[in-house]
Amino acid sequence: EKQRSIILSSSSRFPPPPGVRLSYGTAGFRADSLLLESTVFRVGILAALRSLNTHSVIGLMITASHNKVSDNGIKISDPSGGMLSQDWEPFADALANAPDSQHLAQLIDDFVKKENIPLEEAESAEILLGRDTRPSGESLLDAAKQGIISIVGAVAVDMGVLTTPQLHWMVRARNKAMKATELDYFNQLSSSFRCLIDLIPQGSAVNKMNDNVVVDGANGVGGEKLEVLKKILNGLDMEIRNSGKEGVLNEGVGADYVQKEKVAPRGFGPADAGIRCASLDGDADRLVYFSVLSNANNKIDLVDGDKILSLFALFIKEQLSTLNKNEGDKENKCYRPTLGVVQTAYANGASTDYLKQSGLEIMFTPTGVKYLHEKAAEYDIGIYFEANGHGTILFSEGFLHWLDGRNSELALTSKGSEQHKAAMRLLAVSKLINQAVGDALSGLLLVEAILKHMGWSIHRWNELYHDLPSKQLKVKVVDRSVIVTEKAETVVVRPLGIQEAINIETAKYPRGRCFVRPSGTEDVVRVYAEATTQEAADNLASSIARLVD
Ligand code: 16G
Ligand code: ZN
Repeated sequence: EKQRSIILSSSSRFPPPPGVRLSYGTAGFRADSLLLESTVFRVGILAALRSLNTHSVIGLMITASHNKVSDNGIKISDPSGGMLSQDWEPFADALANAPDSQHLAQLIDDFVKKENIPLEEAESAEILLGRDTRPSGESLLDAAKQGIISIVGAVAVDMGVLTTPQLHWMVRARNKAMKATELDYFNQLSSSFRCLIDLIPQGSAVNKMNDNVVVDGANGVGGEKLEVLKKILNGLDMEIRNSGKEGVLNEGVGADYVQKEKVAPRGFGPADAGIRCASLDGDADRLVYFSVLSNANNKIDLVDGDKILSLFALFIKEQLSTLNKNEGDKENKCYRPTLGVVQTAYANGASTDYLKQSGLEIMFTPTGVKYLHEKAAEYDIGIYFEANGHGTILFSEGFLHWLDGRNSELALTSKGSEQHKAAMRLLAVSKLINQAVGDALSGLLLVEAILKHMGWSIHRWNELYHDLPSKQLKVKVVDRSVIVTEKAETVVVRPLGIQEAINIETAKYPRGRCFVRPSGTEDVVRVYAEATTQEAADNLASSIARLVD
């Protein structure tokens, strides 16, 4: 019919590059930007179908995050603002790899029938498009639009250059019928931040600490947006470097570089020793802190995602216990929300020990936001972070509803009491932190607010616990899929025998811990090792790398 012939003709303008196979991994499709036009076009089609299927607004983000500037990628935001539902990933793979227009049209036809997608309602399909600052973004955006409108009636809305979390936030807000423009996003962040600052207890050591934060914007969209946010923000002294005007995106800058290399990014040096510094990644969904050491070649103290998680968890726990103080006898007022933290095997063992000692419940999932997010959503308050700096805090609807009510009640009965303040702080956190995905901008503001609340310097924060020395290696293999893991990637179940060998080797090291897993984004197997000294961690990692090679 008509729809089929439109897909046939439009897709023939976007032929797939021969011999390239892509898969919708943890980060969507990602490749050299020159290879991506047909894929992005096809993901446009998929997004329109997803929108029809869910009767909701869907997001399409064009970014390759921390990867090099010549790469690009495309990722879908589901109606909730989260990642694309995993049961659609095989369809995404099939679409991207269909050899020609005929196969493509057939695939779509079959899928529409199988999923009962109401093509006749296509005017209700709406897709929000965002892209980062990569030069290839504009032409890929056009390919995405062409894909979307080849489902006749579907509407593509270009939201311009955005951070990944901004687009996810907008999609979530739209589907909740809330205000969803970029200005709404900035206003929500700045007002909830201001609220937390206004609630800082008198006498906090605020004035004694160095109040200035210096942020590395990775020469990407995050730095740009932070400049905008800074203008409407009240109560934060912030300097932004690498905001994209001079340097190259992600080149010697950004959260991934800082976390992996453990050195200061470009534009930072010994003169910054002792100052609180932060680094965003190329699409601003990761955040790490660091402080430059005074003596040696750009070495830093890294304050990674695990420590951000620890700071958030401490603060939330403190507010919850204040809120529930003296309420033991009035059961109906004392809602005990479930609080859980979610980590991956990459979390430093010292962080896990610390969180356990602090009485927190900890769960582990495989690497990848979709797994962490899903697990965190099982709690009233679920906090998740990857060591690389991606994470957020999720609040259940039920808890927020209760908290809202409790807050109004306290405003009447004991306005200004410690309990009332705790309730207001928790509400402010739920508005400041991005409930859709990890967001470096909102994460940064929450870290800054909590440090001011505690009266802590970055040094005091970093002293919460001491990271165990660790080492990461990657091993190029012919086929990384032969390695199969279980138990949140901590145990290799195939090939047989490998795990036993890893156990024997690891047992030789005090506090040794080691795991291997196939990467979800690169054609390699990754090795992680941890031990009490750097030398031991290095040795353990290399001997395990030899086992998988
Ligand atoms: C992707 C994931 C990130 C994960 C990384 C691991 C999302 C949005 N991003 O960037 O969470 O840490 O992959 O990469 O899920 P790897 O599998 O190559 O080690
Ligand atoms: Zn990113």
